[in-house]
Amino acid sequence: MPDENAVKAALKDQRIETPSWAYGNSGTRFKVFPQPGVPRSPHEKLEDAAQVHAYTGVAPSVALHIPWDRVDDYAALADYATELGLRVGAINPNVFQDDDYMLGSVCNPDPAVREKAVAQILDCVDIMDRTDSEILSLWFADGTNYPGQDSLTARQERLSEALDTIYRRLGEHQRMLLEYKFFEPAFYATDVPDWGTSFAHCADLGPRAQVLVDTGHHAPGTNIEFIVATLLRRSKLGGFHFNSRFYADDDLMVGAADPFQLFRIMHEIVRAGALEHGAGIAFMLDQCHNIEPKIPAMIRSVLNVQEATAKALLVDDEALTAAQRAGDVLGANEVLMDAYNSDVRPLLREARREMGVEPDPIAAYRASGHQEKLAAERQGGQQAGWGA
Ligand code: AOS
Ligand code: ZN
Ligand code: ZN
Ligand code: ZN
Repeated sequence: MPDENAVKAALKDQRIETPSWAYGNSGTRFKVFPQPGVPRSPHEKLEDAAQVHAYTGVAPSVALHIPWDRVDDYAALADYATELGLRVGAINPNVFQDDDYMLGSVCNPDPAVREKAVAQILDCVDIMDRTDSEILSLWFADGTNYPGQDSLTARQERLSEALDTIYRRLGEHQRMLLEYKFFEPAFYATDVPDWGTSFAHCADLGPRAQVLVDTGHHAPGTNIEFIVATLLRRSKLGGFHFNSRFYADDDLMVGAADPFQLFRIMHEIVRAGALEHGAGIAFMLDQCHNIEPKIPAMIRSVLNVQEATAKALLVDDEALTAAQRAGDVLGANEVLMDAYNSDVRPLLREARREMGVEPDPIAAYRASGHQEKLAAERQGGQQAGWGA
């Protein structure tokens, strides 16, 4: 059986990054419902992220989205993060909200538009230099809506050329993660639709290009843990955008729709020894809280990742390996399910106490009155973008 102290140590050591855009107002294409107390600036988004970190102790970094989080002085923003006990995490260039990008960004048939998109991404690498960020997180809305609209092959060539330019600009301690998504906003053909396409581009580029797995970006029924295991084997898993989905890219709280899937993913991570920081897997959240209050939703999401991780850490690896080697189908499945069915909440409460944070972060946040204070103090909160 796994040693309880080792399990707690691994849980205390895990880090989960929250996204700046989750703190802003968001919605669907039908309606954005503004919430009271929402941040009015990137600084206030950091303040909200600092709350999540204060209550969980494991969320010390924040991903930024440029230009949604545009400021004049990024070094000063990073300093402010430090003051709050945080740091700036992944930088996400936004190359999908400009009229010029109607037919795509780096895959656009017009070379001038491609150049503009690449320049915008290179600016983001400059920002990374100023904020000490190690991850450039790339998601392209590029694709086509109709057969024949553009050459699928030519678009791959353009993508490859752009990625190459960006890759060559990265500093030694920086890497780029290429996110895939099977559809939306393009409906016929997306230029990076799946892990295979992302993997192929990353393999061409080199070791500092890796695949980003957003759990919401797969067709229903896709075995995501298989993708995770495959990428891990080849050192091509860069990290996650965690969220959960019932239908499409719902961006609901991770672990809400399918906690078992999250456990199965974390099981592959733990088994590969990839939970340790040295393995370089970035555990990031990519969510939008359209109808629920955002800070407690982020806290809940962090706890959900921790619970799945704790269960994965509780898998009796020796017993599992023995059952697998013996071809004991039922026995192996039972070992896995035993871990999944354990109640890890007492263990996590204990780990939190030992870390000096609230054992029940949600209740503590609720009791703090912070949400009411924000609602009274902040008027006219910012929109995050669209339902990212
Ligand atoms: C879009 O569907 C992708 O998940 C992106 O990672 C992200 O949600 C977008 O960049 C908005 O933040
Ligand atoms: Zn994402
Ligand atoms: Zn998405
Ligand atoms: Zn998403």
